Amino acid sequence: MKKLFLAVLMLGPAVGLRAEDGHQLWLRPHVSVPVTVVLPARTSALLATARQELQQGWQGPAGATITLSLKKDKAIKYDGFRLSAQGVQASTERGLLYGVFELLRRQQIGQAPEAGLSNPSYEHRLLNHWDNPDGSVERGYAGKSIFWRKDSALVVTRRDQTLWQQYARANASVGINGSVLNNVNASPVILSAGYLGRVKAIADALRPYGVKTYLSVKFSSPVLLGGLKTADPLDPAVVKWWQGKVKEIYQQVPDFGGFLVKASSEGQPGPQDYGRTHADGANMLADAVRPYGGLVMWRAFVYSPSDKDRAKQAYNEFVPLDGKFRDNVIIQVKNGPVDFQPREPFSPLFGALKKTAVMPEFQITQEYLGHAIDLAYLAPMWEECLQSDTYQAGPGSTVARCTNGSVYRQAHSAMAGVSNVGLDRNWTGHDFAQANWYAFGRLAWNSSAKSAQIAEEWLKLTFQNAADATPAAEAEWNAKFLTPVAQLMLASREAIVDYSMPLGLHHIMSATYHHYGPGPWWAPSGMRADWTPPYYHQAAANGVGFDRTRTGSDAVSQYHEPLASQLNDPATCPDEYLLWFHHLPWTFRMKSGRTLWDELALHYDHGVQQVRQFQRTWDRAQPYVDAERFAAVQNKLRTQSGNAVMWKDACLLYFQQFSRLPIPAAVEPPMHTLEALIKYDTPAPRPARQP
Ligand code: BDP
Repeated sequence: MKKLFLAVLMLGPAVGLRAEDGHQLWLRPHVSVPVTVVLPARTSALLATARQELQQGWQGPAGATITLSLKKDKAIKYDGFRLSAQGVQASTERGLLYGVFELLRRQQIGQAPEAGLSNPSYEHRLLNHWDNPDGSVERGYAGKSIFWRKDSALVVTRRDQTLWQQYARANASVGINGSVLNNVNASPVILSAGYLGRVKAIADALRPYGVKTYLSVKFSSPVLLGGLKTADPLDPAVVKWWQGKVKEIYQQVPDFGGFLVKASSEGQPGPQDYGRTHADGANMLADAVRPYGGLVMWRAFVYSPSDKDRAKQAYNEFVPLDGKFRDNVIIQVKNGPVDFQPREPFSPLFGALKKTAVMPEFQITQEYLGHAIDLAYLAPMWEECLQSDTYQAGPGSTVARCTNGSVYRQAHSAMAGVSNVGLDRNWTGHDFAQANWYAFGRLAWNSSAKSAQIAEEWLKLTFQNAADATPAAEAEWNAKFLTPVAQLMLASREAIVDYSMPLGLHHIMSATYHHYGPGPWWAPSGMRADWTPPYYHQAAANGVGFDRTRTGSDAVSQYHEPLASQLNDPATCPDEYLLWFHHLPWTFRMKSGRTLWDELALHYDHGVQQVRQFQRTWDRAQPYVDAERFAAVQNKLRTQSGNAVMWKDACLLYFQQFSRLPIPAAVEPPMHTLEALIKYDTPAPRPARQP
């Protein structure tokens, strides 16, 4: 099979190193071979998509016959599929499409098609778009929204439809089966008749690829849009309003997926405004969508300035409500207890809610990991979270198993990723940020997948050319491009942790709205303490770090034993989480034998040196990459390198004011002054929120 695939590629036109703009993602066109496709008797748009994909992408034996068969089979879960020499078998049409994409992917990367079963770990695999109706994207670094446009909400152009189809196809190719089309800081207008018309048009474009449409809703919509006096979830008029709205939505979009809700969080309205609980709010919406099979994803990202430790709040609010939610509610929990930082321990809510479905929320867009400038391959971060052992139901109760139905009985399971997609030609701003979209889908499909394998797959699909396909060329390509660039990707997230927030430091970025670059000093007078970095690092003459031990905020006790005791003791707490859980003297003796101060400085420096190494690796990869993508990545790495130095200088010079210790000789001396860096970090205006 592989030989044939290679031969076919060689016969094709010399794709060579033609400039590429990245718009094709990991689905770059290849010369295909004739294939006969046998479909189930019924017709549908989804089956037509599956056939078309096979016909345009087939690289197996010429003239082969591939049968797509729909058959109930107890071993096939959700949209899973079974591959065999004859074709694909599944119990849903989506399953057939996913099987087709798997077959084609294997052909393209030269892997023998493996007969056997493939089931998704999660039933729902969703992207969350933080897109506003005016076309802006909250925390988006790849241009404006692909869904919404200022002033032209109702006009759907041919270009819109093509883009939505391409987007849906990319999702389907990695098993993503749902999209939430708008920001969690939701505008009520999204539920107005005009916008719902556009939602219908989007849903129609996504449906043939098996992608369901969902919306974020603002809890006070009955007041803001419906003119009611209250949004109290127990008020009959409010219940009726939502029922009516839900009916209207399903008339437009019969397979509408449901609602995502950010309520009673960061100033958003919610049930607590009316003395009700999260369960009251979520259940009211769940009852409204239940007759149509809809879901409610209720976010646990809640915090207010009142508590002494922000990291504890979600757990405190949600654990008492365990078992009180309807079974079509899923509590959506960010991977860490604070907020998508470069490294956080897993949220203690995972595994702690035992009678409530919980889904992990990851951030694909790089809000805290260098936007679309820094190269950060995020799969290792997600893998780290998914494989963390919560011990909540004995050893081996990993976050993945506690959320995918393996440990607790739950009616639904899901995983969400905050999308990094925008109107930029290459969709994600940074060419390597495409890998995070790809990896999110692959991990949601298989929560035990390995980051390294996903990186290699993605690199082959995204960068390998027909010219690289002779055995000799392929060996060279593997050695000179694939291996070093995959290593770069795998080291990239840790490099960012090192040069920005090593050893458990967190939330010390510039906290002005943009969240890019260092800002450990940022604490304007009158600002909420929990929005300022000093609240998190607690640097003082006596040491650094947030004391979350039993004698501190006691956040450690939200974790199950033996983890709680392990984290509570600095001698056993892993270095990666040390300053997350402990406030320690600058001269504290680390496991390495070095002082905390020296260790910190070495981590910062190591991060900088890593980026320099990435630059060298990429420069050496030049012969294997088209000029356009090569230059784009090279330029971004240059900027990242300068920014890494800024992070290191800013944090070391700032912390040195408290430690009063010399920067170790092995560390590259600062090239900036602290004063210059503070001046450079001038506040950017915060964009106005949607009403
Ligand atoms: C924070 C972002 C903010 C989001 C919020 C959320 O800075 O823009 O609205 O998360 O997830 O990280 O709701």
